[in-house]
Amino acid sequence: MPTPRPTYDLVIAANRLPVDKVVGDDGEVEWRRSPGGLVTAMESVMRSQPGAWVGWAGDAGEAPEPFDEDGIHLHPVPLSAEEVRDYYEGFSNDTLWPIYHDVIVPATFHREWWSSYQAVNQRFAEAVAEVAAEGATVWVQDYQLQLVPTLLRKLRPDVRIGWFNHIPFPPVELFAQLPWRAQLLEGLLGADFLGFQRQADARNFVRACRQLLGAQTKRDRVTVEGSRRQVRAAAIPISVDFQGLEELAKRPDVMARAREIRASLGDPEVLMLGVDRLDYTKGIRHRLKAYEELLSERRIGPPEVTLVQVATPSRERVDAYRLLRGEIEQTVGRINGELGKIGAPAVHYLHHSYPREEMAALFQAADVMLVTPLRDGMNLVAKEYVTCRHDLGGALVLSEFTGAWHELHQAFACNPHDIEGLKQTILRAINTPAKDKQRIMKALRRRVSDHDVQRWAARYLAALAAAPELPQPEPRNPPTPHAQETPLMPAPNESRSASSGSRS
Ligand code: GDG
Repeated sequence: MPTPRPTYDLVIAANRLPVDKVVGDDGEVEWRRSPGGLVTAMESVMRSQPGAWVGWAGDAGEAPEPFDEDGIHLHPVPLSAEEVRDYYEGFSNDTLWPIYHDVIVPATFHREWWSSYQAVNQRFAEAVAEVAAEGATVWVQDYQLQLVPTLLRKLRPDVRIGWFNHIPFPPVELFAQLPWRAQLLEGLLGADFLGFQRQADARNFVRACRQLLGAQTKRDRVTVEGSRRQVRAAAIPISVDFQGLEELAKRPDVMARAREIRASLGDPEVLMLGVDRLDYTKGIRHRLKAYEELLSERRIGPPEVTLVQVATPSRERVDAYRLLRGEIEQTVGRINGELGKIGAPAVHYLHHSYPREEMAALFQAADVMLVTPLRDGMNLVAKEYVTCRHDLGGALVLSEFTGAWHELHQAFACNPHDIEGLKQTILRAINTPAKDKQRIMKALRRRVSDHDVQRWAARYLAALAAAPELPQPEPRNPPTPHAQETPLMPAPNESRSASSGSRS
């Protein structure tokens, strides 16, 4: 008789497994832990209870057999090359991503992409159902897996299901563009608890349920299954591993590297830094425009002031990303051609990914950190920068359109669409006296150290555990199930009757 597969009390489902495949010179395959914050947060949680992680291993085709790595059971989900194209690059990154980020670029809709998204979500739900123990807690991550909660509930009504959205949840006016809007909401409503980065995101979700599904809502709750179950949607903002990252930034070799970076740039008076995935949401174009104008107006200039822009390669097979790369590289070329000097370029542009140590050194080397997204769920770079500034040096310019801004109010706030305002903010970040900047940095660091990623995970799991027990008794006159889609924006009195008091 085959031995039954082990099952786990805590299961994470995310598009990617928390490991990267490394093939050695001898062809030997090794898995290396990817350094993201989510992994660190889960390590702290999984220390007390053994857990499993369900996700794609990163290569199209057959998936490797499940394996254990550093105390976590990894359960790979296979994706074919067509699914990588349709579910991942297509529906996730070219349909949902633009809609969820204010349609900065137009979204693309293809029915085949949607079919692929459904099929992959079903596969994830089945994989989770296989590894989850009786009554387990399942934590689904992000916009790629929005159908998993309901699909999983059908397979395993005994498990407790949470979902966390790492990106914004759009206002109903934008979300309503999606031809599959009702199915996506219904997919999520299979969860017991839905976590968002900002309160506004949670409110957008509740409002979408009310207006697009005709669901009953009250404050942060949506009633489903004819009043039998309530789903709570609330903000629990993600963070960074403050202690781990600060320790790294305090290492003598990392601090020496920070000095070396400055020296290799000619020890400028002001070193400005941008670190982003090369994504149109990050506001890199707006940042470069403000910087270029400051240079052409001779308010700042190399070699005294210089900018290092790290643009990590991202989604290179999606058209909008290819176009963006061309545009950014052309702009950097123009700025350097027109405004740089021999031995002192105005922009040091790096289209690479770096080890964590190098990132920590760059953060320490930078006098002004430019975080200027047009829309960003959180933006961990902002939190990582202040974590690394144990010397209380540096200044953070932070867009109001990031989730981070809602926690880091003391930063030099900017609206990246307002180029004139952005220029003024950059100059203020440069010219504010060091003593004031230290005071600001101290406050920012306090916020991040008090609200680190371990606390985020603990808060999330506590909220999930506290979600209302199910099922509640059947009401005598159950209202019509929400599956029927109601038109967008019902007349005001209709909308009032559909909701019970919740306003956003
Ligand atoms: C999504 C949401 C939300 C970047 N380049 C390198 C590198 N990075 C690291 C950064 C940071 C992470 O990648 C990027 O995180 P962000 O939060 O800035 O942005 P997204 O990738 O868009 O993440 C976002 C996040 O999910 C978490 O919920 O905050 O809003 O869009 O940690 O440091 N790390 C290394 N080398 C690089 O070259 N080692």
